[in-house]
Amino acid sequence: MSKKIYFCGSISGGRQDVDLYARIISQLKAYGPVLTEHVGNKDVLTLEKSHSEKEIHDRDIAWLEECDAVVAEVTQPSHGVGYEVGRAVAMKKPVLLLFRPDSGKRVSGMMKGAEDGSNVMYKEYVEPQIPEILKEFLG
Ligand code: 6IA
Repeated sequence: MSKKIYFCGSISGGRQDVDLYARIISQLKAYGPVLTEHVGNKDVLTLEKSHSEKEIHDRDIAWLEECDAVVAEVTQPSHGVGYEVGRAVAMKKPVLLLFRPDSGKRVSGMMKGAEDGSNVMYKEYVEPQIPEILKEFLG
């Protein structure tokens, strides 16, 4: 069954993982439309520049309401991603949190600690594991 997927990744928090986001998004598309494909686009700031912050926020929250599942790459800390994850958890959406320990970063306790054995799944991973993790979460 096709699922509408909301992908979260850092924008203002830092774009160093944008190529990885694009690779994750391309795998997610096998499961259904990705509402936030622009998060994996290097030119997102140019693409979105005609929208105000309020328009972006309200559109993204509407997509979050509409989606069937949320996948967040949380390695690069981002206020927007943390906010989206919090809203998605409150909406009781299925949420997958992805963190790369080999980044040398420390994950927020609020991401790791959000795992609840039902709606929220937290995974520490290296990139070759993505297909099996997505299959477990979305398949
Ligand atoms: O705080 P961050 O910018 O790192 O938050 C990134 C997350 O918030 C992503 O998962 C997006 O879904 C959402 N987001 C943040 N900014 C934008 C944006 N334009 N366009 C679309 N989604 C966004 C940023 C332009 C802004 C500087 C006016």
